[in-house]
Amino acid sequence: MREITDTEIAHYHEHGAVYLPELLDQDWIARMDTAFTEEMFADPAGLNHIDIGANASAMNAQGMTLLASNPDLATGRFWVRTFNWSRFEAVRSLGCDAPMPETIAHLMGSSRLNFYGEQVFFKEAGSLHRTAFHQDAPYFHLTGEQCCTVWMPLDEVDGDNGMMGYVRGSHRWDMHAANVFASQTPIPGSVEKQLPDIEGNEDDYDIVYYPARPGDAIVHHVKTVHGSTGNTASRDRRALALRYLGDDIRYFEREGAAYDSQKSATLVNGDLMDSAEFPLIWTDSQGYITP
Ligand SMILES: O=C(O)CCC(=O)C(=O)O
Repeated sequence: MREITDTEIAHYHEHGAVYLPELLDQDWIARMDTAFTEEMFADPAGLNHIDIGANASAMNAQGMTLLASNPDLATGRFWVRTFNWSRFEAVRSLGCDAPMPETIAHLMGSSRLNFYGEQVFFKEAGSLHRTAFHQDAPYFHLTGEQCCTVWMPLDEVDGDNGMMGYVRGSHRWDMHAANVFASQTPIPGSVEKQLPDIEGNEDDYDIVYYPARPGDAIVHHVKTVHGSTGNTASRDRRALALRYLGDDIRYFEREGAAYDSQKSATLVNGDLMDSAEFPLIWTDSQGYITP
């Protein structure tokens, strides 16, 4: 894995997202490619698995407007899976062993780092659904600014098969409601206001889309508004998102937040995140700590 530059770090803090071309070397690319096979996708045991495409169709049948213009024609699945790292050694190793954690701590300006787990986003060829623009913060049970996602494509990505887009500077926006991903409709129980209709008015926002290849990464801040295009191509799009927490993050059980997978069995509001679920994996005084 290569080092990141001061210019890239400054870009992250100014814009809330930074594209890091060729971050991973061929060895890491091969290990991730092997981890995320059809066999893994076929076996949901122990994983928090959400079938966004099927959920969207069910909600559409009840009258909810979707972002895909013709979801009935979808020929592929759109899944998200959380906490693969406890079962897949390659995922744990990329997320928790040197050099990724120290690199990300350096990027965020943090003296310690907790691993906040990861998710795999599988947009199969023809899955059509956009990922609605959203911030991650309203899905997470925490407060603070030093939380980021390292999003990495495992297949080549462009505008036709799930390219990620980021609203520059939106990490300084207020927090908005979490949505159901295939629609801008807020998740039931949300207390924050809905994001504006960004998909319908893209020219009004400073959005940057990044075509990307295996080995590249895009790091975004927990409040940066981001989303991805649908997959209208004949190529699958697999992506792995690693999440990390720095010095200023504290546990906070958020009313209306959807992801129980981001809740801890032991932490109470105001705690540092150190726990079995979100292990401390690196500090500048101790170095790496094996979870
Ligand atoms: O891969 C996608 O379409 C969405 C990813 C995402 O929202 C995230 O990693 O936070």
